[in-house]
Amino acid sequence: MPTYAIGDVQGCRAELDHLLDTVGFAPARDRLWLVGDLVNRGPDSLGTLRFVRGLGTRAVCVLGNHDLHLLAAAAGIRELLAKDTFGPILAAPDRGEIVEWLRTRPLLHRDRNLGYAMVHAGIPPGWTLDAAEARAREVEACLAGPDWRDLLRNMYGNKPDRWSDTLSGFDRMRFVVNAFTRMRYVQNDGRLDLRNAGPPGTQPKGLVPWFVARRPAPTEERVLFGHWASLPVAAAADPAYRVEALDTGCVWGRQLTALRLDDGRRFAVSSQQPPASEG
Ligand SMILES: [Mn+2]
Repeated sequence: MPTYAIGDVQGCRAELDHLLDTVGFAPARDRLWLVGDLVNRGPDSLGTLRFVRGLGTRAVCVLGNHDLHLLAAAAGIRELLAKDTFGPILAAPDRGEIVEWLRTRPLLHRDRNLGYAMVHAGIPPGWTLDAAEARAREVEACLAGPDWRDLLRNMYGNKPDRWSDTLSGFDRMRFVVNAFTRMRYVQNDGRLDLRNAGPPGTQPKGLVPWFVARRPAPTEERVLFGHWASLPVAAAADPAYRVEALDTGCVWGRQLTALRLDDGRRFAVSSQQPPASEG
């Protein structure tokens, strides 16, 4: 029963099909993990969501920033931007079911037997996986509950950028959401940087990738993440980091990647999207 973890699909449904064909994915037997950002920028966000939702419990998907943006648009809290491509979801007859499904997805998934955890962007320095899981569950409970629109209304913003156990309410949840779905770099003092998106080497002084700043316990699961299309896979490959970077920029004309968790083998297919500037 192989489990495949897939990088950011962002509406690249054809490439997802091709990748699953390439690895010989058998829905009756195998499992899929997806690092989030199923939607937006690419050509078929609706088809991607319908396919993954249709897999039921055979697929696990954590929420990414674009998935949360779709939820905010569906709730009438955010307007679609010109570059947003998930309009067809909002007009779909199954929009209601899709939104209910999406808002009940986790921010963090763990499987101790497989030895992997998964988040969209990363785990902030100083958080054990146990602490990260507890904080994810707080936000997931709110998003799945009756006040989910209030959470989305209060989700946007870059502050607070420093974690404290005493944070509460929407400030606390905003930090947790930003860390799990938007973070790439952190400051030397552990504060989140949510502005710089380039590859390591291009960032301002004092910023380090979150997985370099974090000191994972060697007994913890390895962390799968996406979100950082400009990050070379090799930049996160030091075994001491205990991470696997899976966003290989499919929607930007590069590749869609799968990692078979059972043996660590990587697979990739070429994008059918035109090369594009990222954003
Ligand atoms: Mn993302």
